[in-house]
Amino acid sequence: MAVILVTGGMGFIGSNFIHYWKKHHPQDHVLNVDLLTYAGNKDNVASLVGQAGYEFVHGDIGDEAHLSQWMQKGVEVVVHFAAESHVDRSIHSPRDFVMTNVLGTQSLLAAARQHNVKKFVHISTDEVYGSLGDEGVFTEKTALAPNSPYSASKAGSDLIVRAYYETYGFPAVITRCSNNYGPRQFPEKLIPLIITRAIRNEPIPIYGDGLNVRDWLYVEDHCSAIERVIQDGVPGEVYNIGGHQERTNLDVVKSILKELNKSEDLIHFVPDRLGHDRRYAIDSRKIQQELGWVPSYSFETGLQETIQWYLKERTWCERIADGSYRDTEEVDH
Ligand code: NAD
Ligand code: TDX
Repeated sequence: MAVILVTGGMGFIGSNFIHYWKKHHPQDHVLNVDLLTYAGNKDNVASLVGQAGYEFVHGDIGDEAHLSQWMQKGVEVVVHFAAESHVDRSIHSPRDFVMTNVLGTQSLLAAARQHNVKKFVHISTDEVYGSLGDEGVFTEKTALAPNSPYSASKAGSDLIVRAYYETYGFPAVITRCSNNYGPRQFPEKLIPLIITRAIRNEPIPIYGDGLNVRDWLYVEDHCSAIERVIQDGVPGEVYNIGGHQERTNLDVVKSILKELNKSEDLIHFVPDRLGHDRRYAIDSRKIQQELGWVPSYSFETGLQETIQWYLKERTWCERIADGSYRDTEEVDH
């Protein structure tokens, strides 16, 4: 049995990862450390509460003393998802992003190093590489050129992680993935926002000309990639993870409206995001060749699964819409 500390496990990818890990490694003990910001949703892991081998710790990754107490439980692996993750919010409140993503990551690293964890997997993003034109892809050797306060804070966290490896030989690995989608994603991000608004026949805001391109990765494929990195990722290395599923935002919206049998009249073009990155595309040959990871979802299959999930989980959606998902009674269990 291994003890794994997951940060940000009440969020989108972190909660999907905990479900994935408990399914494939039921003997392991998972400690989920989460501050329960607006993006943290206890409903995401409600089915695990009370199960053996799952524990929630309400805490801040910036609180080194608190983290240190939990590391004493024999934590061997840390998987670090916790972050402020939404680009639009970073444009309005950059400071929160620096505090959590940069300083929070440093505190977590300090606690993990003190307790000699065997592997630290830092979940980063392709956005640290900046923006592409019509051609080319991001490789692990692409220079960092972040454009938003969000991506700059993630690049900062990557550099602190790198410094812990270079300076102390701390066994950290960095992953940089493309845009994730799937169940349990907070409806501020493009795909869940379109699905939930289209279901309610509400207007769908498309920034600029709608021709920005993202490379979509189904969250379960991301989880299987992280599993491979935990098992065989080499400390000090960076692994890109991408779905090779490039789509313009307009194509994504049209696919969802078609699947839901809704009119394209719901589309509303709105002023562009400031500093809006034009295109992301990931070269993930390294993780495929060195760790044998292969994504299994096409965008079409993943999108259908995602839409079906949002149609089925009406209570999950309603509790976000009315704010009741944030009820904080009995947060520790
Ligand atoms: P999310 O916003 O859904 O979840 C973030 C979680 O972190 C929430 O549960 C929140 O409560 C928690 N959190 C925030 N600040 C905290 C703090 N100070 N201490 C403890 N917990 C805190 O994010 P997500 O979309 O699941 O992203 C997870 C990670 O993956 C992030 O590091 C993000 O940068 C990265 N990433 C996400 C995507 C994507 O498409 N969603 C793509 C690339 C990389
Ligand atoms: O209402 C919208 N209208 C719109 O046109 C929203 C919310 C988004 N968009 C556009 C902006 C982007 O071109 O859709 C695209 C995707 O936007 P987001 O879902 O906000 O994702 P993005 O900015 O690409 O960043 C995401 O992927 C990389 C995650 O939020 C990051 O956490 C991750 O690092």
